Amino acid sequence: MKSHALAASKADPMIVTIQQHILHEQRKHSPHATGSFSWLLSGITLATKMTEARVRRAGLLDVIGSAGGINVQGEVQQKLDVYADQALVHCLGVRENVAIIASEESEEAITFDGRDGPGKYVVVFDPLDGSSNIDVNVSVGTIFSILGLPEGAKSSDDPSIACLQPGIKQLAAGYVVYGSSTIMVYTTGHGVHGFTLDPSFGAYVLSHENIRMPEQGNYYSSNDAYWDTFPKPYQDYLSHLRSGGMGRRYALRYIGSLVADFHRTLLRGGVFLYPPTDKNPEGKLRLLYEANPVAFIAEQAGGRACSGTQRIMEIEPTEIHQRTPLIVGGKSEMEALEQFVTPRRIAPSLAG
Ligand code: P6P
Repeated sequence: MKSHALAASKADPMIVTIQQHILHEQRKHSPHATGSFSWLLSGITLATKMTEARVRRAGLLDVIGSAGGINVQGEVQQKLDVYADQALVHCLGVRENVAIIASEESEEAITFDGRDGPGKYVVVFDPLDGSSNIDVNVSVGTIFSILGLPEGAKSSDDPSIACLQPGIKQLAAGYVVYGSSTIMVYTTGHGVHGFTLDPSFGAYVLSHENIRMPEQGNYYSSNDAYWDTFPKPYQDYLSHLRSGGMGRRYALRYIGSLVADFHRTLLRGGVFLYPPTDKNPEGKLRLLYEANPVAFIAEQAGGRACSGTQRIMEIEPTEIHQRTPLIVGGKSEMEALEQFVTPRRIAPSLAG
């Protein structure tokens, strides 16, 4: 049988790009798909490649652009998160199937006028999460969540309303970690897959197919500096992890970039938690474009994600930048959490 031009030879394993993968997944799960979704996702992958190129040169940009803020290319020096935001707004803005976007960088949701026909999708994102870490070369990332435009939505409506959907309505979610390598991880509800950017030819190539979160890991990830302001049930839970209560001693890993801390949790297992604190009694992380996409990916990989009082993906949003506590991890760690952190103990009023 004539081998396929791309057929993997022993020495040269088949290269599957993220575009090929998305189209294959669409044909497998939605035979009548028009390719509209993969066109949208290509806008996100392009914007993250633009961002990646800047993140890789961050220190140089600072040096080059420090004289009055104009760099050698004649560009006005931009903060990287502003650049990342503008890259996503531009690349999604030219996708006619995108109706509304909401960004961590913009107070209001954005609609795209003057199109022939309404868009079908709503995209919410954090263009560069953890950007304060860039100056010290710590991994940062982009996080996104894709929703459908609600039935009956009118262009005259407040665009924020279309964004206010619970996480169970997500059509897709993903993140990019700009780390020792650049990896994009995404789900459309049919498993979780990772693609590493090959800088030699600028494509995201399948490197982690069907990622599964280990049932139990060895790490907990939390900012221990806030220990004394965590509600006691969280302190008891962390003491349980630290004292060998889970049958093994846990080590602490905390990078301070959600995408990096979650990516390690996804691959190695364990638990990441950002509980309520005195400074952020509602939690620090954003529901729509941090907790929801992370929760979708975690659940698709066999893990779980909750706010301490409910499943993250069942929270009904009331405003686009609302915050939530986030605990996300493997099956064992999340089952153990329920012994300590329950609605009755965390929010007695909620428990009725
Ligand atoms: P803290 C980064 O600023 C961020 O939004 C997340 O990426 C990260 O998980 C969290 O805040 C870190 O917060 O209070 O520990 O510095």
